Amino acid sequence: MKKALITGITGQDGSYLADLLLEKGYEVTGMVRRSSTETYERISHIKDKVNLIQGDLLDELSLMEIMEEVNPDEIYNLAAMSFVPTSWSHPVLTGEFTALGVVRMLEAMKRICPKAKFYQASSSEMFGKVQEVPQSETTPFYPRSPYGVSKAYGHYITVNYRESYDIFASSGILFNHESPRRGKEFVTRKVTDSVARIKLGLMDKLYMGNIDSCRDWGFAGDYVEAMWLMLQQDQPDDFVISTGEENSVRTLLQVAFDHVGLDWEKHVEIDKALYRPAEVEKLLGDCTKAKTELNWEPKVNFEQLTKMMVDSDMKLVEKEIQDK
Ligand code: NDP
Ligand code: GDR
Repeated sequence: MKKALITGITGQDGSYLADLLLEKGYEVTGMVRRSSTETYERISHIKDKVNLIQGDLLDELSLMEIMEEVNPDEIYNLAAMSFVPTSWSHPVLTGEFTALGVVRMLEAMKRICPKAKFYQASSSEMFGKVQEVPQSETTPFYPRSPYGVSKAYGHYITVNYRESYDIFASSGILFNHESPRRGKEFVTRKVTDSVARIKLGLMDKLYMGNIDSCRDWGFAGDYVEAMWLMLQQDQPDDFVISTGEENSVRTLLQVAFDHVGLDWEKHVEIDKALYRPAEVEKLLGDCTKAKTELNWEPKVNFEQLTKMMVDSDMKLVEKEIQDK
């Protein structure tokens, strides 16, 4: 039985990855940080099938102890401060989690279990002010937020440990991926949750930031499969994971509201306070390398994804109303 260690198991991707690895017969251990209230909602359905162990990206000793205890074959480093706007209000903490957290993980692995395979959750935010369209593994980075800068550090330190110490460390440069388990502060879920609330009469107005920005949105369930595939290769490498389809936030609003028979323009207002100090205007990925070398392909497109999320939020909000 292969053993996997997932940091960030309580997040969107960690929960889908745990589902996938359990299905594949892995023994799954998730690292969770201590807090006064548990944040296990996304893994409540598998809580008795995974081992949870306390640790924190800020505490190197806790990482080393976990690696000693688990002795994993595969390590998926998904934990991070992942919300871009917060990275401007907490730039130092973002660097500690999202940048230095990666080297703490790599160093612990190098010392305790150097034969394990390591996956780093890199991001299309590293492309930022894009230097070419579409973006591939060879596109230069130009990050536009403390989060993007931190992810660029995490990416390069992963490459550097691979080249310096001959360890198996791969980096997945994932474009935005969403699901019914997405946090409600991210734009897709904010929109689909609000559409359900407006449709069911719980709210009327939705305040949005820059609706002209464009993203290459895919489904998280498809993307965790790419993470796993990267660690099944003979050699470590970097891969862009994307759909190759670009849509604006405006189109997202249109598809989501249309799906429940509402006119988005009657409900959406722009709030300039939600604009970012520096915006990533457009992202579009070229995942040819993943298609050819990993034999990976996205299965869910943007429209299916948006409708899946609206349908899920309609059910959740209906239940919320019934339970009141
Ligand atoms: P989430 O924000 O949903 O999850 C983040 C996870 O990190 C949570 O489990 C959180 O735990 C954990 N975490 C945060 N800080 C620490 C810490 N100091 N120590 C231990 N755990 C910590 O993110 P996603 O699942 O969406 O993303 C997973 C990873 O992929 C992140 O690194 C993200 O930056 C990256 N990424 C995401 C993309 C996306 O579109 N979703 C695209 C590209 C990259 P807790 O529950 O305690 O808060
Ligand atoms: P992003 O995701 O910053 O791309 O990072 P987010 O969903 O927050 O924003 C996408 C785009 O939508 C615009 N936008 C709004 N965004 C939010 N959150 N709320 C709004 O009201 C709103 N209005 C417009 C934003 O300006 C932006 O252009 C996500 C995270 O998951 C990162 O961790 C990950 O690395 C990248 O995707 C790839």
